Amino acid sequence: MNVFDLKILEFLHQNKDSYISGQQLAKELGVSRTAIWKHINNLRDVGYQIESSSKKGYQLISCPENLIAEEVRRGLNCQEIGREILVFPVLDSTNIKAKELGRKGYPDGTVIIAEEQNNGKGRMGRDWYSPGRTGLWFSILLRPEIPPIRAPFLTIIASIAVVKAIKRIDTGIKPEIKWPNDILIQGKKVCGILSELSADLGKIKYTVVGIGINVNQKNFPTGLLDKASSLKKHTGYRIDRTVLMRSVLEFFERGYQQLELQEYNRILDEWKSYLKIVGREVFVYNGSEKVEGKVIGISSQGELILQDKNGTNHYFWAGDVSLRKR
Ligand code: BT5
Repeated sequence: MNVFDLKILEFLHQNKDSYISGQQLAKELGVSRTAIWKHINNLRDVGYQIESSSKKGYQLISCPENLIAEEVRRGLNCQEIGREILVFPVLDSTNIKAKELGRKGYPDGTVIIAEEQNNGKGRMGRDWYSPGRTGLWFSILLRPEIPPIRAPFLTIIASIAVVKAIKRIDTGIKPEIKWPNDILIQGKKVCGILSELSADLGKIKYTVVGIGINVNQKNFPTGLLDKASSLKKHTGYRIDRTVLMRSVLEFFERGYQQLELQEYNRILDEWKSYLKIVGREVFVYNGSEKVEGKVIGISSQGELILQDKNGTNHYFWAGDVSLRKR
């Protein structure tokens, strides 16, 4: 969309409940009515439904279902996050793109969104299933002024943000955080987070927080059927991905500000309120290591504290947890 398309779009949004005449638009923008008509068609081409009447002018009826940077930015209540938003129809992985942009010097808070990923990444080389136009697959490029040891807090604030955004769209849903990076609803995964860090001489150069949310999928491939779910499966209705995206970014920014103010305990307390793992008997797998025990808490650094049967405490930054059958 060019700058005139965007200006017209803004007028249409401002007059959403009424028509705005071609003549008025032409006057506001200093172009001919024919030019206005061409820009209206540009907007239609990207999916805006705009009604036109020779007498009354133009009215915006609906916005496209696909994600559009300008729509995400409209009404986004953020200062830092989303100052730059890039949307790609297809990427291999938004994390890969974000790291590339990180190296090129893109600013803190840049958001990279893909409608579809054909090589979406999970942790430890695993795949992330990211079909077109149904979910939110995006990465936030950050340049936080925090010591690298605090980097796991970025995953923590991201998971809190997703939980709050889900609760904002439907208060009836009860999302839970599965340590360290999954969001589950009724035991099934609706969101995964992959944070990656580039640091040099004890200083963070940039980090990338990749977030994948299953939003409107009806089905999943066989291998995921019993463990994955989408928000729509729980709400029963189609969710506006643009609205959800804005909410996640807004809640993320609040967490990011708390992080920069070093309010670690406050963040951890909120995180713990969504973690249902403390007190449970679990296995933790971390690389080739497998430890069995009881989760007795979360450390002040955000590590999981597992007590084995000999009473020894083990601390984990990362890993996979599975519940032991009782
Ligand atoms: C994660 O890894 O959960 C991190 C996923 C991060 C995805 C986002 S999308 C935007 C950004 N760009 C990327 O390339 N990645 C990030 P992990 O905990 O390792 O979980 C991976 C496992 O979850 C897989 O092995 C599957 O079992 C399962 N899985 C794959 N796709 C899924 C999906 N769409 N929904 C639920 N589970 C899925």
